[in-house]
Amino acid sequence: MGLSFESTTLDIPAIRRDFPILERETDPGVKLVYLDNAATSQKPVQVIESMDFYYRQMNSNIHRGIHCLAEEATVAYEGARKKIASFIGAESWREIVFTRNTTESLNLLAYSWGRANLKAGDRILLTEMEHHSNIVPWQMLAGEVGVKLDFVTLTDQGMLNLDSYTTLLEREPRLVSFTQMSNMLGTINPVAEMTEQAHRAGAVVIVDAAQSVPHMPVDVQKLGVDFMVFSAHKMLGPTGIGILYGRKELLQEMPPFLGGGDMIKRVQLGGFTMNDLPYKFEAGTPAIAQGIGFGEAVDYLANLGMEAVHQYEQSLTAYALERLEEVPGIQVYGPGAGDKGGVLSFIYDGIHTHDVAHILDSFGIAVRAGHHCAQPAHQHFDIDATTRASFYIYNVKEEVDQLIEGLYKVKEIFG
Ligand code: C6P
Repeated sequence: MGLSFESTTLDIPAIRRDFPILERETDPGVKLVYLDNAATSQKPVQVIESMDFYYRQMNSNIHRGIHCLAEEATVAYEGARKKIASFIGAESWREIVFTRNTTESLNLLAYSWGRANLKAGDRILLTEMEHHSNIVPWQMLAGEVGVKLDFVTLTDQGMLNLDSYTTLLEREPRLVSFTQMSNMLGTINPVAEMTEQAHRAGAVVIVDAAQSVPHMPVDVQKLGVDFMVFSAHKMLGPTGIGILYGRKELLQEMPPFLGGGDMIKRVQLGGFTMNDLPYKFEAGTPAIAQGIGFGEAVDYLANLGMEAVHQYEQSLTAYALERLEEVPGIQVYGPGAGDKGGVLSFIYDGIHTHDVAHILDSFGIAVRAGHHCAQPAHQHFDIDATTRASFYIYNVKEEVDQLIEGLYKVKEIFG
């Protein structure tokens, strides 16, 4: 079940001091309790200041200037790419493509890899717990090219049904794409084993790591995946920048996604030659300040140590599950502590999820209500929506207690 709160190596009070927003009051005297980290995380002062510094001291375009500012900005931006490569254990920084977010990375793959490699009748294997961004691009491809989609079913506990996975692999999908951690159920999937099985069946593997890379150690080479996608804004970094990791051999063979500046080596009226990896996929002026902020966020997490981050969040999750079970009328979805990350989605005794979130908000507690862009996962359990509390490194036991108190008050108000 992981380390107890007391034995964590993380200095949580010091971490909290790095996040200015945690001092905020949502109403006079009502301090913010931020439990919507699966939607987006808060940002430490180091990340905020790195972007401020870029705009104050080095603002310029990258890759094309030879003046001092352009050189400094290019070094900072490309330095961030190298930090990210090392953070996820990539073999080379050339395998790290900057995109806008996880959603754009998946669309890039569907557009570029999908259209180049798939034809009518080919199968893609997904799962019922995917975020819409790992479903809709493939549905669009199915409509256009005629590929067929299969979905691994879920167990009652909200785990992937691995027998269903094995059976569906017998249909020889060309591509398997699944999440490492569900944003609704919190389920952590066995990526290395599933990838090995998919490779044996001849499929290419994409892993949606939007909810895992921010919270646990992830090494793309150890896991053996072909592609991995995630977003900076869920891991202490800014919005507007995300990652597509791909094995060099695969990225090399893929056609570009967008055409324009930076993705070419030479353009003539009769055609163009493509730039090297990863620039081939990075047309136009990128999100420079965000790239630099992302590098700072990765430094911050790497300094804490991802194993310590994971263990601390595991103890917080186990405690929150225990406390939620005490509240009459709460039903939590997803597996028990140990098999899940810090994401707790629940329904509350017939009270509308938006009402629950609204009342909690009046006590300063920020949670998310709705389908969390994972409607098929909700449909599996025959529900439309849940209220979701999700944790990060700056959350503390006392905030879980405040959530529980808040839920008792919700009950008082709604009778
Ligand atoms: N989930 C949530 O509240 P973007 O929006 O592109 O940065 O990330 C998309 C995405 C993809 N996969 C998973 C597993 C995700 O959780 C998300 C984003 C947020 O759960 C916003 S809907």
